[in-house]
Amino acid sequence: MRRGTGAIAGLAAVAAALGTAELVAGVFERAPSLVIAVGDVVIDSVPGWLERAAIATLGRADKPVLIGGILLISVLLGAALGVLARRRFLPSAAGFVAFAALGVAAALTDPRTTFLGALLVGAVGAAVGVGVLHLLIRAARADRSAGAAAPPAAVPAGGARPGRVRRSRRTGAASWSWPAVRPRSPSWPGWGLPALRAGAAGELRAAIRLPAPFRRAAPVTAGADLDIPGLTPLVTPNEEFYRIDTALRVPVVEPDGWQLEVRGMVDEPFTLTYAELLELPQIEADITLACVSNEVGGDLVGNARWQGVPLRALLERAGLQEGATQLLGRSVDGFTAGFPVLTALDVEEAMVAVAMNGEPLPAEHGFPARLVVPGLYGYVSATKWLSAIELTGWDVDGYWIPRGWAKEGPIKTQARIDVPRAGGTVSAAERQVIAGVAWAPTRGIEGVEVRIDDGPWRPAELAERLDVDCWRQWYLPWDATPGRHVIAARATDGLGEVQTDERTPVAPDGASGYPVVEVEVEA
Ligand SMILES: Nc1nc2c(c(=O)[nH]1)N[C@H]1C(S)=C(S)[C@@H](COP(=O)(O)O)O[C@H]1N2
Ligand SMILES: [Mo]
Repeated sequence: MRRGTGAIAGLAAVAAALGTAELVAGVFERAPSLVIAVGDVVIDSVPGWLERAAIATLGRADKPVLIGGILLISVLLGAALGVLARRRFLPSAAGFVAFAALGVAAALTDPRTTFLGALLVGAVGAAVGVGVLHLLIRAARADRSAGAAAPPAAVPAGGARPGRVRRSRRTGAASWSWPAVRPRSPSWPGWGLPALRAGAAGELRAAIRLPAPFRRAAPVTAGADLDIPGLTPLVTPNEEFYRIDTALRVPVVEPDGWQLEVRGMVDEPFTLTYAELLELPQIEADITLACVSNEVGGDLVGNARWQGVPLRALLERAGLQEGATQLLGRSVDGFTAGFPVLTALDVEEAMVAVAMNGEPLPAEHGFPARLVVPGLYGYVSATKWLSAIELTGWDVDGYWIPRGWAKEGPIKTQARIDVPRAGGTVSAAERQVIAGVAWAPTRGIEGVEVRIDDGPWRPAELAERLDVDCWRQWYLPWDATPGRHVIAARATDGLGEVQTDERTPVAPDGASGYPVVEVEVEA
């Protein structure tokens, strides 16, 4: 048997094994996807600088690229094992089993995985892989002996070589159209099923009746949400809200089995079910959430109307012990984020949120509950798929801290220019406007100034303030003259502090500097 044949057999065996394993993971709630488990381990173990570099260079493609890489390595390994299987089947089969065991070990590092679930997926994957490999190798051998059985002597001089012809016909038609090869087609069967499951959770979400908050947010007036074309709307629709997390697969949490624990350095630890959480008095607040990885002018920032239970109420019920200086949020998937307890006590709107823009939290944004803390970047505060609120000392570190990010993450005052678009072309004939948003949650925005080329800083008009935690729209009419122009903006927060012009990268504590937009004005 040729090497190529063995390689293809191994490749097909891996494809069948992974396909079946994903299928099992899709069907059984507690069975993990081994591919995703390996991806999670990779994400958790790469050094912080590499993870940052991956996010910076790949952006939203980081997850597909990681999964693609794992599949590619799996397939290459399968091909190598297939080559080996031509002569030494048992060691090759052992390789398949070891490969599956590695996946199982990776899956067991996830707190949500049950041992039996992981074992089931691993065993099915290994069995299918070894089985398919065995069948294909045997078929190829049978083929070869059939080909070899045609005596060369029977070949007429100068005629076709029958052994080859017969073999290629048989291998081409019979052996390699083995159905096991099919899972290599793009519609990977296991991947549709978790989506179905997420759909089921969607139905559950739709059935939830949210309680009315005892304190409502101010109504959004036309004066607060200016209708300027191209300007970011005041409230970001849920579907357009940026998403950042380490989860390769969005955790699908069913509210029935879910609980929120309040524990650690407290006098009275307690646990809430989803129904109990919904029964507690709720507030509603417009809060702008920003990611520390947001570049100046970037779009990893959004504003939503959140509803939930004030953290302060939960902390008062639990009773803080001396030394409880940090509030650490824990997620069902093991993610953690910590911030000063004082912030939770001082900032009235800091909450365990259950709703976003009037509907139960979308799965991507943390259903059934998440933390939202005005004024702090998400990486230290906004734990999604919340499972516990733990009171600790300051020495305990959340997920991102050992990966090179600052222990404290207050959101820096920022303005962003939305209109005109960077690099765009506008017409001098039409009346132009420069417009954008600015945010400094908990401090509010008092002013925005705009500078065109080397001109003076000119104050922009501000939309009405909805809330200090919420971003504010601004605009400045502009008599654009033909040519190239550079527009800069800067905000002043509610404490009178002007946004710094010092440019810093996103790591370790958030980007700073003025947003700048270059435009071409046509006569
Ligand atoms: N469980 C969990 N929660 C998380 C994260 C995460 O990786 N896992 N990322 C945090 C970060 S870095 C940010 S910026 C916000 C983003 O929230 P969003 O995806 O709802 O916009 O979620 C935070 N909460
Ligand atoms: Mo973030």
